[in-house]
Amino acid sequence: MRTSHVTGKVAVVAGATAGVALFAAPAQATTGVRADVQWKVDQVIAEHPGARQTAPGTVTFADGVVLTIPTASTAGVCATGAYCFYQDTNYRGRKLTFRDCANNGLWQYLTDYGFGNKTSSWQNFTKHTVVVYDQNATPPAPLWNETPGGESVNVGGEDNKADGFQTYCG
Ligand SMILES: [Ca+2]
Repeated sequence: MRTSHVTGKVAVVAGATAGVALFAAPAQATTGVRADVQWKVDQVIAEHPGARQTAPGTVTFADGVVLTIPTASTAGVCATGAYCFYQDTNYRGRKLTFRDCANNGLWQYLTDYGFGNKTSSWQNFTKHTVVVYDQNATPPAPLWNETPGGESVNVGGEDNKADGFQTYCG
């Protein structure tokens, strides 16, 4: 599967970087981390036609959805007027930022952004309601509802299952 393949490659390179760091001077450590983030940015762009880098560690997809890849394991913050999915608990790791909705529920897919089965925490700083699904189930299984202004530091038993969602304008 494409998503697993991407994750595998990232893991391999992260391991290789860590190995190199053991023999590198301390002054080069920051450069190594930044280079690793840039490598991940380049990978995402290579695999998503129309995606472009819009800031350090930031990819904007053709449809305006924004992926943020942090240099360190610090907590992210979702912008007001946006709703975000995080790779790790406590709003850490990669962050995917959305804004769109539809009155009858707009379907969007995390798998389109290399983010299937990854979400561990979320923030919804919009007036919209987001219903998140596990598309691997038949029929798709609802996992959680993101109420307007809501957030979760840890989706618990639904960890790494989300891959699609429907956003109802509020
Ligand atoms: Ca995760």
